[in-house]
Amino acid sequence: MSEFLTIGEPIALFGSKDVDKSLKDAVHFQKFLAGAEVNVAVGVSRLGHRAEYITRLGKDPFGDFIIDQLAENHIGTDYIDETSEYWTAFQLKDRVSQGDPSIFYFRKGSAAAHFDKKMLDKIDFSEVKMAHLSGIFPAISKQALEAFRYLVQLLEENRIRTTFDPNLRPQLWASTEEMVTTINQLASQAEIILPGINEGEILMGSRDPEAIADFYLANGEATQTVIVKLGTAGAYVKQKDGHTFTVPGFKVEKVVDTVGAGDGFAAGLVTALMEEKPLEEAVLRANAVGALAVQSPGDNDGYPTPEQLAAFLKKHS
Ligand code: KDG
Repeated sequence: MSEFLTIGEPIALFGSKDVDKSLKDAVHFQKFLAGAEVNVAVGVSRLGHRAEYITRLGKDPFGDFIIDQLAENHIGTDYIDETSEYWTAFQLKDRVSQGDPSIFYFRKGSAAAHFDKKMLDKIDFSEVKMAHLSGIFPAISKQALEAFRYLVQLLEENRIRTTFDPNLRPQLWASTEEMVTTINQLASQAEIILPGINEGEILMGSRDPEAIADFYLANGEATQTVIVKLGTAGAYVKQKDGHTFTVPGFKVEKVVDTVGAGDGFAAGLVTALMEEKPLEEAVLRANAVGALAVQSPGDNDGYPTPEQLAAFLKKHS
């Protein structure tokens, strides 16, 4: 039985090892487990909590690879089914010496996009403390959006605390307008919202962290806390009672790959909250996991164990 739940589309990621070569020209690739929500499950599990991941996989080599990776990371698979009808998604990512890499997906019509919401009726919520949701899964198909809404209803009925990361992926939506309206509606049902500052600008039209937080605090009754991710500057927090604070980010010597930092942030945050740490400490841990994440090539291979996290925090205190 798990303390933590998430739903998403897992992806076999081929990360280029050829720095500053386009995906067309790169020839050396390394295979990793990816997908925003599964990244969070990896981070949560690595920090010592029982995580369960909900999805649908194809019966194909990528699906088998993902099952192995979940087992290696001690992530529960009770709510995963497999189908021979559709494929598991995969993606290519280039390696850049500066900035964010580019990503090319092969995911349309995937097995996860055909997720059957009946699976959600099997969930045992009795020991679940928190669930993490992101704006990616509801973007991959109408069926996934419907399942997502049903899961939100079940989480509400079972009074499970939820975090929501907008994780904007414009290429998955029919239009920017549809993306903004749907994401803001889904965000209104979460207790804790984790927008990045660039996402805030797209979703509500401002780069001011306080304005972004005020927008989401007024957007939904359920929302108690907004944590705006500021990249290397850390995170700005505002709570419903008006309490605000900023937790500065950590200096990173060498950035290898920025993808997965936001998911690491969420994993750091939810594990600390499940351990009933104060919010300030939870956000500090979130920043630390995000900083560790950018120092390795895969999305989640840099996420720490409790010992690695303690060593990092000691070194940077
Ligand atoms: O947050 C990391 C994700 O971007 C990556 O793993 C792939 O889930 C993914 C997506 O849809 O972008």
